[in-house]
Amino acid sequence: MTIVMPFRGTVKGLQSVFNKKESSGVSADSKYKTDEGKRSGTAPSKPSGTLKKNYVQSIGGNPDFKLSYLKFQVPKHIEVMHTQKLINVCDKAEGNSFYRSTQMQICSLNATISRGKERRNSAQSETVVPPPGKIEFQSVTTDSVILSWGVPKGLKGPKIFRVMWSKGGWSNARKLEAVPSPRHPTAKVHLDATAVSLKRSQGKEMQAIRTEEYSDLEPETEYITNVKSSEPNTVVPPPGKITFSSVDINSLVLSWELPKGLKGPKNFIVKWTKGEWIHGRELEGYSVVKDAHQFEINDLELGQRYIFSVATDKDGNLSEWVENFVFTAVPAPRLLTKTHSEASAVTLKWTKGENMEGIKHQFIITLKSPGKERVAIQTKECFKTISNLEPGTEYTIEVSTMLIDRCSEPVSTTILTEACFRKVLSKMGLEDYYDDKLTLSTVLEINQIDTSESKLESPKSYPEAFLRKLMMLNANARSVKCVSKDVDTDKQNTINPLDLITALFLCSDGFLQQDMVVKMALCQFAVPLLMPNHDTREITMMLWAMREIVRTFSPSKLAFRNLSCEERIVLTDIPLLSFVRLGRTSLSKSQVLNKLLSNTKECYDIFYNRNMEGGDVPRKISEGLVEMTWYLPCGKKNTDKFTEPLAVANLRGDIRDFDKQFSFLCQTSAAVYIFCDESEMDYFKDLEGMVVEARLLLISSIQGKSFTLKTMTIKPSLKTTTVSQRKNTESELVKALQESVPKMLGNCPVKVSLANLADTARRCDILVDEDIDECQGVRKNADNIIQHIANTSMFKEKQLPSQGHIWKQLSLLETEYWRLRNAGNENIEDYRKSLKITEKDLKTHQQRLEIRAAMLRFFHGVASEVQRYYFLKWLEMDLDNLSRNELSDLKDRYKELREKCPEDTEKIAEIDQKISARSLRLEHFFRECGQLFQCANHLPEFSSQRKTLEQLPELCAQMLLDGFPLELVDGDAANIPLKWITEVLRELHKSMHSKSKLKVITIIGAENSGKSTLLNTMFGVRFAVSKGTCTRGAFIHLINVNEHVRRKLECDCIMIIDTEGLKPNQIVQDDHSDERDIEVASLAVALSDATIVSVSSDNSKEKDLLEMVLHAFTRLKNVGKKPLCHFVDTNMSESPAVERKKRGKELVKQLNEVIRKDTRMRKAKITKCSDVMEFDRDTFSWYMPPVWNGTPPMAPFSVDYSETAHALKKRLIGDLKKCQGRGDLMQFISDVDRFWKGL
Ligand SMILES: Nc1nc2c(ncn2[C@@H]2O[C@H](COP(=O)(O)OP(=O)(O)O)[C@@H](O)[C@H]2O)c(=O)[nH]1
Ligand SMILES: [Mg+2]
Repeated sequence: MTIVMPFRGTVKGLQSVFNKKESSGVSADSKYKTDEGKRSGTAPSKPSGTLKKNYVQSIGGNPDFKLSYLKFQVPKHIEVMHTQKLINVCDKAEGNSFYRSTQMQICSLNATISRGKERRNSAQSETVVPPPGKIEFQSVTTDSVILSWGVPKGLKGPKIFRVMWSKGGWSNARKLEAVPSPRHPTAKVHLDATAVSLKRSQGKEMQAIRTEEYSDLEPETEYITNVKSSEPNTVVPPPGKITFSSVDINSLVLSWELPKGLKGPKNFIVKWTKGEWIHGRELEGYSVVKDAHQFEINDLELGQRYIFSVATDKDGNLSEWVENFVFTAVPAPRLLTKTHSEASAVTLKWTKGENMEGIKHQFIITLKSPGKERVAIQTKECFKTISNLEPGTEYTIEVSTMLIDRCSEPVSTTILTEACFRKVLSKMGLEDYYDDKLTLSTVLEINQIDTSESKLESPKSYPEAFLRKLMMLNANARSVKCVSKDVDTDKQNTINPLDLITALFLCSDGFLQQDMVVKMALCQFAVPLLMPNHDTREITMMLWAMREIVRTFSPSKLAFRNLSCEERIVLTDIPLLSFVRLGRTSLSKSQVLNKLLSNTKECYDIFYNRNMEGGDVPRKISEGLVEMTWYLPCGKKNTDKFTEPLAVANLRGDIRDFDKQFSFLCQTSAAVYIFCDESEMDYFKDLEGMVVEARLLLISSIQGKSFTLKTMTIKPSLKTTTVSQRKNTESELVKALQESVPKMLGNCPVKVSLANLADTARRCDILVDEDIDECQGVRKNADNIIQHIANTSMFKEKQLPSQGHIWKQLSLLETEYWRLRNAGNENIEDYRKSLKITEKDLKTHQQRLEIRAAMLRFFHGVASEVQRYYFLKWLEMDLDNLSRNELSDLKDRYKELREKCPEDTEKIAEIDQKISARSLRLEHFFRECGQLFQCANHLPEFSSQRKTLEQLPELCAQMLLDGFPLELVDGDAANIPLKWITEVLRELHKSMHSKSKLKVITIIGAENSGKSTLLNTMFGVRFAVSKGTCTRGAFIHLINVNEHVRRKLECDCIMIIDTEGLKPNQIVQDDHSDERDIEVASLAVALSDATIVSVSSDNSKEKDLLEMVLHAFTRLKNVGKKPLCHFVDTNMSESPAVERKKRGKELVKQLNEVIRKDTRMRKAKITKCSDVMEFDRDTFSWYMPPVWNGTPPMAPFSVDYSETAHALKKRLIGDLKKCQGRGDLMQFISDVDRFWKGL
């Protein structure tokens, strides 16, 4: 039988032609072209030449032929029916070729097998000796091959095999015959051997022989022939180790070491396949590399195992194959982001890796948290919600693409699950206040902290510590920390101050929020603009909370005239600059902002940042918070960094996580500065649909190392333009930003007031705090009143007539009745009778006055308990806005006069009078209430108006309890509406369930010496502080004493009385109004348990002032006790302690001097100051440091001032503890009555 193999030129295969009758020895010609095997896709090269003769095994009687061949050392078989004359040896893979060397081996080996003994008798099937089974090559080295073959089927008894091999062709064939073996025998035969030894694999050395025949082989034993080559040089050395580089998803470079000791030109044959050299599997590729030892392969499949073999081809002789495998890369997923996260779950999304379309794959997500086992989850989708996470824990999440057995490199992200909101609150001891909000009056209560030294022992004490400090305007308030030496408890106890602030805002009512915001602004802390609630997942714009901020500043248009303006900041049109970040940045955005906004080199921490104490603690409930602050110029060129006011917003957290906030800022800001890394730029591609009104600026960094400022447009396509050179340091960046801001804002920046941004917030699905019914419902009522005010003095005359003229007249008569200043020589009884008659007429006249529309509206506004305070606040703010416009010029003139020509008292008094006439504040409405109430008993008994009026004292009492001040002495009439005050205090006594033992602290002293400021700082209260004019009359605030310290202090509440300033050298007035200040001071002193006297040592009128002070102390006889006294000096900067003592001694001396010279006092047998006041010689004199730490408005409130005020407060409370009280409110009422009448 002969096989003819005409090569038909198909690259896919060879055709074999069978000739059944012929048989012959095998000869294979090597006419194949060998250098064209490289796969080249669609146009594979075609080997040329013809395989003339070939041989195939034939087994007579067996209907099948089996054609076996090796292709690239992979044995292949083709089964052929005996009738078949032609067979196509076909390789499926396009472009594969057969090569000479391969082909030759196929033929020769198969030929050997088929040279069974019975070959010649192949026609007689019965006598045919079955051939051995398949030959397998078990090991091929440079100089040997182990081959084995199957036992011939159905052949019993001993047999001998003959192995023949040949180099090149069959011309110099060698043979080896072995003793029969029932099992697969193995022989290792040197392909070029001249000497062959056969060794038993168990170690027994066989005799070295030069024969190829072995006769004493043992059955079931593997034999290895050890072959020594006599012609070693004729073997082609193989290449060295194969290595891979640049392994990508579809390409790689492989290289191999050059074969040792081979000189001259040589080729390498590289072949590869996917997976394994599995029998039957086609080759992926084949290539001949000429004289190079590196080869790049493209178009591979991603994520596959590729096995590569390289052999040296030296002049047509092939070396042994060297093999190695590699996996092509699997594309990693892209754009992994967190779309949603809560306490115990997080949702992630990503996109498929490159070229993954149409490839079956999954994703594997691994989660790792500190101290926990790694968890892996599989998914087919490009998103996943992972639940059952630990709240408040940092997880590192990796996502990889997964093919059947291969994974890509992971992409990773770190997320912090939200802390269990309530848990965080409860850690701070605030959980109860989440539903039942904290109120201002609770916060202002006097408690243990005021009475004893207490240390912060746990985070539960943080909120109180913070609030206490904040209420005292201590700019260090945010640095609250436990005192514990234990590092572990320290860690547990740490809370990021932003979390603390967020928690407090979420647990406070609208009024405490307002108060906190005002005080935070005074401390130059950023205040919350958008407040996230991680419990309800709502975001709230804190417009109401910010409404009370009023700031004075000097924009360029006023600065050159040396003027300033006072503005309610939420109503002022100021351009907004927002600062946000994408991803994590190594740079602290807040720190950069602080530097940008601080006027001084020593930057002030407006925004809390990670470099501050507790700032590095992970934020749990404040992610997504947008804080806000303002840059306000003072009008001084060498101080101001920006000449126009700026509003600055700062988003805490990644914009990817807080798109609502980001979207709001993009719609409302003049410019949005985005801190991000170059690598994250892809994110902006997704933002095409977003509404962006702001100019977008990138502060892009390369791995946080250098920063470049770029402008960016998103529509119609993402485009960035570099606007500044690369900045390498933070301070360079700050400088670049400082230059960029005015440029960004240009000539007409987008300026919108915060109040007008509320609509945008609503559109962005952000709540607005003041949208609640109780707040909006009464806004109309307040508006209704305001609308009717065209002119404040006219309004007062028309709408609030009871307190006007008549009340002033009545007051004059009343005080004259008690004080008999103008009685002259007249009989007192008659004189008083005549006064009474006039008074009666006036009263009748007053009683006949109708309640005016404005007051009816006012009553309507305060009627509902729920809405009352919202109404009052709206009205208070609206009135303030009104009078700001009306009074600002007058106030400026007043201030100027007082500073430049204080001796022009007449002029000052005139302006003061004007200011007073035009002022319209909440207290005017309450004054009217008082007057109407005093006349109420003249209304029909069951009339609704009378009923309304009779409810007013109770309402006012409640207001006092809730932290509103009450006017005690009407400064305009210089009188106390005794009936009204008595009733209010009586109601207060009732509200306190008759537990109203009180102690009284008052302040008297020079006008405009910061008395109200000091009281506000000490007690957190809100006495009016004005830039020019000062308080008239006297106001009271009531401060509750916490149950736990009531016994210690022997009182249930503390009353604070703020008084009008003493004005020495006033022009004597006919109506004795010049005496009002001293009367008020005397009353206050008489009522007080402790008195603060505010003096200024550098005041030229100090002596006069001290005289007035002493008169205030001595005017009332039979008061019964001497108040404790502290003198406070507000105008001096810090002085050392020695100085203080000296000042104290000096003061005593001065006071005694005044007494010595005063005849009235001598008459009253007062010889020294200790006769009228109690004081500690060493400690009664205090110095208040300057209020502002720098130049307002950018200066924060001075910590020194706050701390000095705190020390004074502690001291006062300590004093109160020691002093014997005056009894309860009922006693106080009678004292007020007695003292006021007895002045
Ligand atoms: N420089 C300086 N200004 C102060 C000080 N205390 C208060 N002021 C300011 O002086 C003005 C009047 O303060 P105020 O407390 O109303 O004084 P009062 O009339 O004595 O009650 C306000 O604008 C305060 O901000 C102080 O210690 N130093
Ligand atoms: Mg005052």
